[in-house]
Amino acid sequence: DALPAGKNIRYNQVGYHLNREKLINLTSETDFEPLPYTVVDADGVTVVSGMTSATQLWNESQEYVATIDVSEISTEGIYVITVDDEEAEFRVSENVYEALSEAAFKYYYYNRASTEITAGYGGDYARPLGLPDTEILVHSSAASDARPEGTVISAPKGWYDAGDYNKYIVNSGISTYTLLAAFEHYPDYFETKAYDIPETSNAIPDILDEIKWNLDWMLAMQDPNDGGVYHKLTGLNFQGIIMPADYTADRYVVQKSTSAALNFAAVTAMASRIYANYEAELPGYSAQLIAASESAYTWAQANPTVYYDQPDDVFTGEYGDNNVSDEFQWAAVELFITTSDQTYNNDIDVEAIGNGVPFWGYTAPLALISIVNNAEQIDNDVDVASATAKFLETANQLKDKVNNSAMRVAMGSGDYNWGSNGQAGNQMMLLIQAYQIDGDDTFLDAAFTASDYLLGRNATGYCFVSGFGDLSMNNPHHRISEADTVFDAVPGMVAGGPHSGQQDGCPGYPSTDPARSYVDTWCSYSSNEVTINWNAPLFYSTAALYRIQEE
Ligand code: G3I
Ligand code: 9MR
Repeated sequence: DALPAGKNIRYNQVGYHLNREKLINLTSETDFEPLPYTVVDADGVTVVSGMTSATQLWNESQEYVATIDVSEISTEGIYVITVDDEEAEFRVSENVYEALSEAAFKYYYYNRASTEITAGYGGDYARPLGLPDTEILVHSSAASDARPEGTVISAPKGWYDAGDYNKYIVNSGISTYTLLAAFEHYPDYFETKAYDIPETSNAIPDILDEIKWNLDWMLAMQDPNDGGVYHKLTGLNFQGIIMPADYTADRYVVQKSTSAALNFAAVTAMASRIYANYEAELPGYSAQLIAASESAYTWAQANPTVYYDQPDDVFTGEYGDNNVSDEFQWAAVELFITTSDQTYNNDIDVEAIGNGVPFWGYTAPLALISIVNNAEQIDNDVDVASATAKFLETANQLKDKVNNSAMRVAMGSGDYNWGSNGQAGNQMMLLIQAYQIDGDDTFLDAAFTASDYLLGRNATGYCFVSGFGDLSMNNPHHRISEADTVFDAVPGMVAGGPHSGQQDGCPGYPSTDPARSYVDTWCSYSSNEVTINWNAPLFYSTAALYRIQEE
């Protein structure tokens, strides 16, 4: 063995696109000199060979990284790369991400509350109805004169947030937004795109059927007496490893919060303009959504600092956020785009909207995205040019990281927090949108290259999406996958991802270096849970890249 111990080939395990950059990395904890590599096709014929690049230290993994560029491969097929005595098999194809995007979408169906998953649509993952959520108690923290503590309300449907069975408005907000944005940005594709869900034969696009499952729940989280929105619907504590049908604990709506009201207002306003085109199929739905949005926004204006404060008897996810200036801007932007009502325009201050990469607690970039994608509608009133410049500033930073970092990925210092793979997904999404807005191919090139990260060209060797890749995440902190009798996890789910927090205290982490601090076990809720907000940008990005590649 001429190689020092511990060298790894890191590659996109789902595949490389025929006409795009194809990077493979060799990583090692110890530095090494350039090494010869060879790539052979299925017939054993050498198609590319050369020397690996000089190494660079990858700070986030503390590994030395060499790059191998096999972009010149110009024929579809299965290839094997050999670097000394290490080898890996990879695929090159015209279109690589269609099945992946479909699976990422199907996760929402599998995470639906209040329904049976039938064998027809769920196959081995069929399961009986659980959590109807038609008898939900008003928690003391949410009590009002009209709805005192213990009042029973009905709030069925929605998606389970994650590996747990609770439903949180804040995190539903960004997740639903991202799916709606996919439709708003690629209407031609999604209007006709069929997904394998029960509503597929009705008259509205399948993506909007799935989104409506969650919107219907969100609408039920608003108190019609004052427009306030409950922060979450939850048991008092997390359940054990059980299927939905075995969940028997009481569930509550907990505390109205400003962040919930604004997330709700933004998403329902956006949804209203999209579902307005389906008035014949869903009479009154668009009007119901905008009315709900306006009353939630009014509530938030009257209650601008009601931050979520976890009651002493509640132990489930917090999604707490003590800075809602970004949510205020986001809601005002969505309301103005949909209604053209100047009252909302008066609340928009583009100068005050930050850029960067969004996550559930930071939604300013969602406001920028909506401004730039609805520019014609609001051009006379809103400073679209500034919003576009801010948006592109972030995209340029991401592109620079992809082009100049040791590992040629968009992930850098500051990106490795709980849910780092959601960050990676959102980075891809921003790069794709920058290409769509600006027409600059270099953003698209960076998006394709960055897309390798979640699929194996990372520091762990895992393809982070269940059911895909040669070494795929298969033991997520996802109660359904853990409690059912199927060996394979529900497919199409992206793991939360590496970061050095290790809050779960689980055994088996290979390292505390941020990019390597990941373990594929049920135990690891801080690196290996799955959520609706992390899957959403994976879905958006893989569907968009598929769509763009097909054009
Ligand atoms: O934003 C700060 C950042 O400024 C700081 O530098 C960094 C250093 O640790 O922390 C960042 O905050 C982190 C925050 O996520 C945002 O990334 C916190 O440390 C981290 O503890 C927090 O984790 C959240 C986790 O719940 C624990 O509260 C995740 O974002 C959030 O996705 C996760 O959500 C859970 C739900 O509560 C329950 N359902 C499952 C879901 C996923 O695990
Ligand atoms: O299972 C819970 C997971 O869905 C949450 O994201 C996570 C963080 O809030 O908490 C998990 O529950 C753990 C609890 O917080 C502590 N005891 C172990 C639980 C996991 O089995």
